Amino acid sequence: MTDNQPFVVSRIDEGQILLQARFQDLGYLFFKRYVPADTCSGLLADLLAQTNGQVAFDRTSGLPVLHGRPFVESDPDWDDIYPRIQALESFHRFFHSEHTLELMRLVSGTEVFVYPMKMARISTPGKVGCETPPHQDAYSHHAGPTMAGIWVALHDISTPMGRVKVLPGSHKGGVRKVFSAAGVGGVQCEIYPQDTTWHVADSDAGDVLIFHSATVHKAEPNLTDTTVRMSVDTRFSDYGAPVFFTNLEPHHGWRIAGLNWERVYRDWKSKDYQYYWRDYPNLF
Ligand SMILES: O=C(O)CCC(=O)C(=O)O
Repeated sequence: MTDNQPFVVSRIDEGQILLQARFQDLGYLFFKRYVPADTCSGLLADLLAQTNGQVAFDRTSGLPVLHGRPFVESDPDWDDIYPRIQALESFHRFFHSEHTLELMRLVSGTEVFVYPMKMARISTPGKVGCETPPHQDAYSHHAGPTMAGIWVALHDISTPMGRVKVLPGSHKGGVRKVFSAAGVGGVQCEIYPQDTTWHVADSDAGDVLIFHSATVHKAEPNLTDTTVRMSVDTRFSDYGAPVFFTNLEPHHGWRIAGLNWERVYRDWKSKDYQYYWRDYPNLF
């Protein structure tokens, strides 16, 4: 039986020692409204503008709504939309703001390296069974213990929209065996009989979830009729920690023809965050 408990909410003013201890204990930290709401709504508008109207902002609910066919990561509709999202300068810059870097440094206790690969999640209704299965990023990103995921809600997210949930403390047991599974990523990790209590919560726009590389996490299905859940995430590690080369590509660059950095950077106004990892000292 699965038991959902609410995320333990963290606050910056609790201080680094307590926050780092909680991170090492639970394997995650959840901060309410850390990213300003207007930053989130600006990025959400940029993302929606790339969907050819298939997902649009509904002014009444303040939420993204599906107008076309449902789709999931790697479907033809998603493959059409996603390269345009990946090409957004605002999307890539989002995780490099001083405000967000400060949070990563607080958790890491040192300078951090933000992974080049940035992910946007578009979870539409009508795709139950395709949601991200339980997994550990240490496996999927070939990363060590100082790597962490940072996930940001771009709008308010309620239970039926399909939230991201974590298995608290699961990072302490190391990297688990994996097997093929339905859903985004196509791989899931082993879940033990005692893994019954998950932590999860509804989010406000700008809520941030940071999770340890070995913390088991997964997405819930989107059970709404029309609402689309949209969020963004990336990975970071202590500056100097080994970073595996597959994280240096645009997300899905390995399977979508032409989705490479030349394409991504083509219309950017600034070169600031282009190829910034090339002098990173520990790529493998
Ligand atoms: O947002 C989602 O649907 C999945 C997020 C996730 O599993 C991840 O960031 O690794």
